[in-house]
Amino acid sequence: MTAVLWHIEVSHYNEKVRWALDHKGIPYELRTPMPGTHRLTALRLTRGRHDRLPILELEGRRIGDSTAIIAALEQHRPEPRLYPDDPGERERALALEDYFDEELAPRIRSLVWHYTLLDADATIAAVLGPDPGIRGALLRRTAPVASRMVRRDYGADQAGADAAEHEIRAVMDRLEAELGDGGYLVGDRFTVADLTGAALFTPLLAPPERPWAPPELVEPLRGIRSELEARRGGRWVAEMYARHRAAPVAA
Ligand SMILES: N[C@@H](CCC(=O)N[C@@H](CS)C(=O)NCC(=O)O)C(=O)O
Repeated sequence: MTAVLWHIEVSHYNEKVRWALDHKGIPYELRTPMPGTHRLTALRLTRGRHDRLPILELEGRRIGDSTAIIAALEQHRPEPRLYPDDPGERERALALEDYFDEELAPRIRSLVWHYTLLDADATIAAVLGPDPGIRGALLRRTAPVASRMVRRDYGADQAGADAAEHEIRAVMDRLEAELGDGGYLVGDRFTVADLTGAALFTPLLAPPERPWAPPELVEPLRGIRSELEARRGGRWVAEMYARHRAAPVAA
């Protein structure tokens, strides 16, 4: 039975799961609900257990939350491993995964959405890509209401964006401090910690291997991206993508 991933193209939590599936060479089909229906779709698929995407259908189960999905993938297809074998290292990798999930991802989201939502064209391109078609026309009509909902949901206002900018730099400081001599966060090979850190810095950072990154960023996001890309941690995100972001296997 082919796995099915219900996802949001631009979303970094969704990118985290796509990357894990691709890294393990697991074929999957993608389902992309219309913006505005994500939460209802998640609720319907999981009978009220989850209201966010990604949701993965795997061997008759519907799994929500990127961390739980990667845990299930580790059992389903152990190799190549994303969890370290050593128990101490595994604990550290999972703690870093959690840190990036909780401290980085929501900040990237409030920062990027706050400035992107000020520009209708940039918003449509971020959500639907450069060729939005009929979905773009629909989104433009619902934009004022949708944008208010997204702002409320993600804390995407000026105060949220200012705080997020500060926090994102602090996460980059910690990431750089945690990096070992071999260029990985835990031990000397690629683990769930590296995958999560690199995936969740997107789409603010946008290595070319990252599918569905917005075609371009509005200011001041472009300036923040340049500043972060020039740092050791920014170069590390690009390196993780270049070395480890495998392409999907056809379902
Ligand atoms: N903790 C969850 C967070 C997932 C999440 O927040 N997904 C967001 C997109 S980034 C979502 O589904 N938003 C609903 C919407 O856009 O309406 C995970 O790790 O999977």
